[in-house]
Amino acid sequence: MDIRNIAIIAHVDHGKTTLVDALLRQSGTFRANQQVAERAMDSNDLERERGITILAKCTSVVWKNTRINIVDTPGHADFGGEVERILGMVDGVVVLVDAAEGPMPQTKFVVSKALRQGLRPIVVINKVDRPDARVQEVHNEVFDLFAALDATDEQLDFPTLFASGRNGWAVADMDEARRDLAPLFELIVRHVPAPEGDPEAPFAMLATTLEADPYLGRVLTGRIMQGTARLNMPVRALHRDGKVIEQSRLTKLLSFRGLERVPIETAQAGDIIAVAGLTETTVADTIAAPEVEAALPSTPVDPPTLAMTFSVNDSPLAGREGTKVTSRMIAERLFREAQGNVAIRVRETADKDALEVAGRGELQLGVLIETMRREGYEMSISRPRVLYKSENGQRLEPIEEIQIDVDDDFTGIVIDKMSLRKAELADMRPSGGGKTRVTFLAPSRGLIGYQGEFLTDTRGTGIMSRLFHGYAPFKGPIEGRRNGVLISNADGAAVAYALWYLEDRGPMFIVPGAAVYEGMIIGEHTRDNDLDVNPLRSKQLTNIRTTSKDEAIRLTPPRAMSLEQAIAYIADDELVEVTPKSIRLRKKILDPNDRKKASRQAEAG
Ligand SMILES: Nc1nc2c(ncn2[C@@H]2O[C@H](COP(=O)(O)OP(=O)(O)OP(=O)(O)O)[C@@H](O)[C@H]2O)c(=O)[nH]1
Ligand SMILES: [Mg+2]
Repeated sequence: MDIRNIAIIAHVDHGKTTLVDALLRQSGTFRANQQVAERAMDSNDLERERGITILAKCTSVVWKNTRINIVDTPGHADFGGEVERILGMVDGVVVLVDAAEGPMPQTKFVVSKALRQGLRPIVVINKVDRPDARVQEVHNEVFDLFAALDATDEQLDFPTLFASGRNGWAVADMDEARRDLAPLFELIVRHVPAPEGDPEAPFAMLATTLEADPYLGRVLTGRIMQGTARLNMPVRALHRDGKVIEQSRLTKLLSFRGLERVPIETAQAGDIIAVAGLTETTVADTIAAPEVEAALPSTPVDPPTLAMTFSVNDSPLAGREGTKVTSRMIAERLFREAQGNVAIRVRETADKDALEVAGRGELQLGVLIETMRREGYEMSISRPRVLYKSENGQRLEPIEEIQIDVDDDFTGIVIDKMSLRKAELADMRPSGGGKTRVTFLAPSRGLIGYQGEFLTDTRGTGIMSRLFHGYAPFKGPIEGRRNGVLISNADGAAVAYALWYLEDRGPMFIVPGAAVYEGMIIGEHTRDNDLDVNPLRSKQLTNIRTTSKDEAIRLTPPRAMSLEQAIAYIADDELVEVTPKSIRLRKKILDPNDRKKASRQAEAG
């Protein structure tokens, strides 16, 4: 059977996973009565909850005697590192562009990588069913993007389809009858070259994604570059530099069939398969027949730009909700993550109970923390900090390209806020429908925690996307959070009356009855200094306090913070306490006297 290998790439939310659903359905991959969830490829819990793709995944469909291996990729910039590697295992890409939003920063990023690898993309202007679709305009913008990215003449001559993935149709011309996705299937078979690779050469494949399977152990997915894989054949794994990592056997060969993986006996050069049986090998390593001496070329991954410290939870409430609480357990889990997740790096620190975890962004690290919390871990997390680079004695910091679409009325406030964060305005133009598209180059450092503020400032209507741009000389200090916090000065359960009394001081983060401890942050101060307060104080000193009285008090609902918001909120001398059930904010130093001493020392020195 003929094979085609393609990846679907796009900016976040432009409809990749939804299109894959339709391709699976229309190729007859599902049984007639099979119940299939929407966005079936987004199979893990966090993906379903957040409605985004986090891990790239492989599937395959059969279209008229051709098997098409399809890789669905994540669109969010934090997971972009993976997309780059994936392009190495396919011969073609389908670039989806939302017909209303047009090319966005991540579109530019993935298209530039695809063009540089010499791939000739198929462009699909997607969601043309949207009432605000700007089909022709977006088509032109895509052409301009390809030109700006130095596409070759051949690449510039890209075929285009207009589609509604969700409604299951694609057409080459907007006037054509809208039937199904046959035009896309046919274009893929016609335009994407069949994979090359000598089936008679010794077997070699490049591991591109890694997952831990409860039954099979480490499962590595990649493309066979040459030769033939046979069940139980002996193999060696080679590091990028050619060093032998391990010798083993291919105890399992798996091929992708729709949403399932089926065991096979052999597979040939050009096919994308998953293998099990290796225990040390990871992404970007070569798996090959023992006589192969040289590793296959693999793309080095962009460096991480952001780091947080993960340490043991040492709050007075530690160990009540989690089952995995020791620094050894946390370290083991993090090092395991770093093995399979190329965009994450873990480093020991001077403090034996703390590890530095570096990654691509707040979302990526947030997803890791959320995953660990569900597995039963408790941890303390520090404020994220950007990773500087030094070159010729100069300190360089990561810069991102920020593209913002807002209603015209909000452009003023957005530009003001961004300039406080040392952003440079790079471009500003009307984007239709009373909206403006503003592009900035801004230091990553100033953007930590901005997302929440941005949504408030634009009443939830703004769209912001971020993309790593490069390094530039340090831009000088950026002012952080301007409000102080309210800190509990006692251990116990918060009393409604006390919280009501404290409301004048600022918004609360906790509800009555919440467990608090000395040094825990329970609210925000309206002023710029921190304040130690008593959330346990009751109305009378006579001890005649009844719950019913407490309940009669009308409290303003507390400000709820998600994990990511909490992490972005805290200052350098604060931590987020994460357990399977709770997210609490706290001061690093819980004792008020010690804390004051430390801050006096910091000011003096
Ligand atoms: N109007 C319209 N909406 C669509 C279409 N296709 C997808 N959507 C919607 O767009 C949203 C995002 O769809 P996804 O398929 O998750 O997008 P994605 O590109 O896989 O997103 P990431 O994997 O997170 O980058 C969902 O709410 C879909 O229902 C379409 O053809 N038309
Ligand atoms: Mg997706």
